[in-house]
Amino acid sequence: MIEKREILDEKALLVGVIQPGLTEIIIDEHLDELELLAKTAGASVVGRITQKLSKINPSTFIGKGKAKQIIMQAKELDSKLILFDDELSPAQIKNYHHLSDEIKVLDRSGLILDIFQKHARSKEATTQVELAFLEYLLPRLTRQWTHLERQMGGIGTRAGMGETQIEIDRRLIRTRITKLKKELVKIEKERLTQSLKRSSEYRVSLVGYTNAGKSTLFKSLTGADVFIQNQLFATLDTTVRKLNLDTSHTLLLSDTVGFIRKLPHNLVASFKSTLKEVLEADLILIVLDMSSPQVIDHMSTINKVLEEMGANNIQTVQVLNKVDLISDSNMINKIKRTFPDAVTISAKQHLKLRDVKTKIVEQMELNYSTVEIEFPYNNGKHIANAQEGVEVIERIYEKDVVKLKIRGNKSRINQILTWVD
Ligand SMILES: Nc1nc2c(ncn2[C@@H]2O[C@H](COP(=O)(O)OP(=O)(O)OP(=O)(O)O)[C@@H](O)[C@H]2O)c(=O)[nH]1
Ligand SMILES: [Mg+2]
Repeated sequence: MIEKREILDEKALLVGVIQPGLTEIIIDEHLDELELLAKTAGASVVGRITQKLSKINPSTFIGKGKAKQIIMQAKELDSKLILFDDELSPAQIKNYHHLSDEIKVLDRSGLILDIFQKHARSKEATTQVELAFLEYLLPRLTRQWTHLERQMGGIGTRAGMGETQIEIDRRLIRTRITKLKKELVKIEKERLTQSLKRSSEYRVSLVGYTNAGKSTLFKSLTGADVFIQNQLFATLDTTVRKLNLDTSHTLLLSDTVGFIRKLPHNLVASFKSTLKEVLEADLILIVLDMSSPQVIDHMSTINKVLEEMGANNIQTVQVLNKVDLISDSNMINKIKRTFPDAVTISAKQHLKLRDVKTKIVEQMELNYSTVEIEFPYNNGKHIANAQEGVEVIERIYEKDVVKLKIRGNKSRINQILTWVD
């Protein structure tokens, strides 16, 4: 892994831009979230700066005079880190380095990537994060980033004479990106075998904004001891557990990485294998933190990311979580009216979990069918397979054939029907 230049106990100054159509209040809420991201990364926020802008300055995003002023202010506050809520182009970041090479300028994507790097534990997550980070870094390389050769352990070929250090570094990064992509293809293949094994089971995925309580709900429903933390992006891997709702409704439940506004595109792309479970789900439970003033915004971010992943055709059920944090019943009713089909729960206090289960069963039923089939005794393989991943309601042994009445999800039943003459 190359040098990360990560955020460590740093003082940060936040910058938000009020573009046409946005208000000071909205930007303030976005900066609240940016502050939470900064804290999760290990920085402490020493100030916030906002600017109303009708036009983006291509070289420094905000006006050049304002840019210089912000750098001065950062220096006065003894801050070496400026965090923009908006995405800066590679050229804009470089221009800030030209204005002051003592001060590090990161945008929201860079900050999110920093957190992902810190939280990644499994081989899969570290590989995916490194790929996303290098793709982000490649166009943003400045002289501050040179001499990667040492950190990258001599990967790639040595540069010929006359090449600049940045060119060498770019080449090293490209070689590493190719290698990481190959590793991810291998990881994905392993996942494919696992998911084929599970193709007959009904699968439910928990999806939602980061910190909404997905892992808490996962734990409350399955009893699995997953990592729960009041911080952003606590979960970066996918965990799957079997859940028996009652004797005839068994499913696989998965908990996975959360979403956020302006999640970097290359992060979504490189987390493809982790998010596979969501793509293959029969049902997505969208977990929302109803105590957040941005709950509607969260919902639209989730829809956007699901669309970007190609998962927008999957059936969903909305779950309004953290109801215990709202004491005003008028407020609760107001939010419920905004999400009329949602179930309202507290995953932490185990309130109304039954309603979630009932909703899942309803959805499963829509997806189930019951058929009667028969196989001759000499077709032992299919007799056995046809009873897997389904509920056997009746089994009658006749003279020449075995008659089965089975019930299961439609895709499994259709698969079994292809074995019948
Ligand atoms: N009061 C209250 N807190 C909750 C509830 N559900 C979760 N929390 C808290 O919210 C925080 C985040 O919970 P997690 O389950 O880690 O959230 P997550 O959606 O898995 O978050 P990421 O993995 O970071 O995306 C933790 O501090 C939980 O204790 C709830 O119903 N009520
Ligand atoms: Mg989690």
